[in-house]
Amino acid sequence: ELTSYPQENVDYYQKIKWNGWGDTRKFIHTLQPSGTVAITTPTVSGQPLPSLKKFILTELTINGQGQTDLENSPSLTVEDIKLPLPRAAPGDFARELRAIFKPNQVKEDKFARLTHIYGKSLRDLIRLRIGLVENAPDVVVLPESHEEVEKLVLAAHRANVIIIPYGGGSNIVGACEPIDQTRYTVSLDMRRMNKVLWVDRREMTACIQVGIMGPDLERELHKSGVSLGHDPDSFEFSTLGGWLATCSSGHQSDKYGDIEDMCVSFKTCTPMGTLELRNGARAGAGLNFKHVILGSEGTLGIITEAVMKVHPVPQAAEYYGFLFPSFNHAISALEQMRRSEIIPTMVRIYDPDETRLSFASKPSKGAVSEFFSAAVKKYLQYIRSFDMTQVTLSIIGFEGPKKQVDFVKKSCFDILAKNGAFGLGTAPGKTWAEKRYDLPYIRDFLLDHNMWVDVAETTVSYTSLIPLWKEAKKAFVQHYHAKGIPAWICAHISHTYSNGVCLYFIFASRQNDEKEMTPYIEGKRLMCDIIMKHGGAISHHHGVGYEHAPWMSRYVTQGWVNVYRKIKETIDPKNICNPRKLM
Ligand code: FAD
Ligand code: PL3
Repeated sequence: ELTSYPQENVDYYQKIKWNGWGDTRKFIHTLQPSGTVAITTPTVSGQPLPSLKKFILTELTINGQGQTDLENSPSLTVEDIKLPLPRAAPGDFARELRAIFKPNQVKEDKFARLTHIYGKSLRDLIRLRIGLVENAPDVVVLPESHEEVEKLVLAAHRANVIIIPYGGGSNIVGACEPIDQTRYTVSLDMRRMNKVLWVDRREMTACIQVGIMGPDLERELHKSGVSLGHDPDSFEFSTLGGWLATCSSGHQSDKYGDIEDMCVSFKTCTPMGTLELRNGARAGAGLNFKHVILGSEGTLGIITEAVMKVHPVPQAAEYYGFLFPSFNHAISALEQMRRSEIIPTMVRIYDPDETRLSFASKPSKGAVSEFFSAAVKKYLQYIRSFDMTQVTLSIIGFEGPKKQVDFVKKSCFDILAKNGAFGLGTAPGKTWAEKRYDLPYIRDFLLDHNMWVDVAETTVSYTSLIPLWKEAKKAFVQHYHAKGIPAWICAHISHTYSNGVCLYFIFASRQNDEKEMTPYIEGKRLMCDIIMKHGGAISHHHGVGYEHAPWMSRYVTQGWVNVYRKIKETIDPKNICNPRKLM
């Protein structure tokens, strides 16, 4: 069941949490008077998560010493927040806006401005919760067609007005934030451009307005029996345009590719006019200009429509859970699958710390299920001689025509068995599929209780994977413990390639003073430096914004930074498109 909003004429920014993650109606974790944490959804009221609080209190310690209970640290309300006064629109710009757009497409009220300042990074949420707002867009504009965007960009270029495209605002790298304090700034909220314009079932392509959100996109495509198959953790609250502009990656990228593999062509409105690409399977005709715009994070123009490859809605989709004796065993199985060209649709491998988090954040399944879990634990410990501190959970998925799924599955299971995997059947896979968007809501819960959690992810070679994993985990904890601050870190592998994987870290600590972000910033810097040291990408899929910009000259080298700057000067000579991002 895909989430969607039945209400018409209500814009998305009015329906998602202004100072947290996701839908205001969903997944609010609350601490109950009894001491358990409960999760509330539109259909489930207060389902208990019996182990989460205990897990946090046990794990977030220094040598076992920590707090005995959670503290409260509530957020400010919208009314408490003061926004900077709007700047006056220069020259003829206000008149031009009125000529291009209907009144309900132009918003200047406090809530519209407030909800278009930041994305969803930890830094963004903390700043909103404490009212730290130094800049804001002056106006939010909601276009409905390519032609409107085209006219707006040209008018902005003439008037030297900044335009920041805003998709779902789900980026966690500061990609949508207005930084330039001096110029009039438009936040261009793309979410009313949400139509699938056509589906070509012969070529298996679809032309789509890029402001469409994940669930709406898949629902529309399913009507024609096809799917895009791009399913990031932020699927419910991010847009096709944001995915293209940040080089996003979804859960099933091992089979369907990352967003750049799915993309055929698109239209981009730039200050030098609209740039288009031809549709086609491929071309060996010079540079592939698709890659100039993909990942450009709105700094070169606004993507309005894209032609994407689609595939039939899979006949079979099967997800299984496995327990391995260690992270190394699971990685070895993954490498053997890759070398044998056995490629499941998804291979997620949780390290032992994240395996424990995964079990601790599940609702209780009742006494019978608990009894079987305990029996499995005993079997693994005493019959299979697993060291239970090293147990590694993996979720492996197979999608496609049934015969193909059966073939890949069988070959994969043989390799898993040879590497000591214990099969848990489809139940963990089903739970994963149902709950796959829930974990980020725990971040809001931690912020409400004086803690913080953030993430860092990279693409790393098979050779550097274990050295990076070990060093990052050790260095992160040591850094905080040396200052007397508790810290916790875990990791998982979420996307796999023939020459490397995406390694994704989650790390948490206590926030003793909500206004003081230095300890967090030090941790983030430490993680990025270690990733660079091991030859990893500064990001596999979260993008750059301004958070990762300081590492870009080390990552791509200064030569390419200079090339990018020349392209930017040519396409956008007044630097009106999302300035001071990327590099
Ligand atoms: P926004 O955040 O609105 O914008 C991102 C950047 O793209 C900005 O620079 C913006 O100016 C630009 N942009 C937006 N639309 C356009 C356009 N039409 N034309 C030009 N530029 C544009 N990412 C993944 O890839 N995989 C994941 O699994 C994943 N999981 C996440 C989970 C959570 C809880 C969160 C908070 C984030 C996650 N992300 C993930 C990061 C984020 O969702 C992606 O970067 C996503 O692609 C951003 O899409 P968006 O529509 O929200 O874009
Ligand atoms: C982008 O991909 C995701 C951005 C937010 C992710 C937050 C993940 C929250 C995980 C919950 C961690 C629990 C920490 C427990 C501490 C002992």
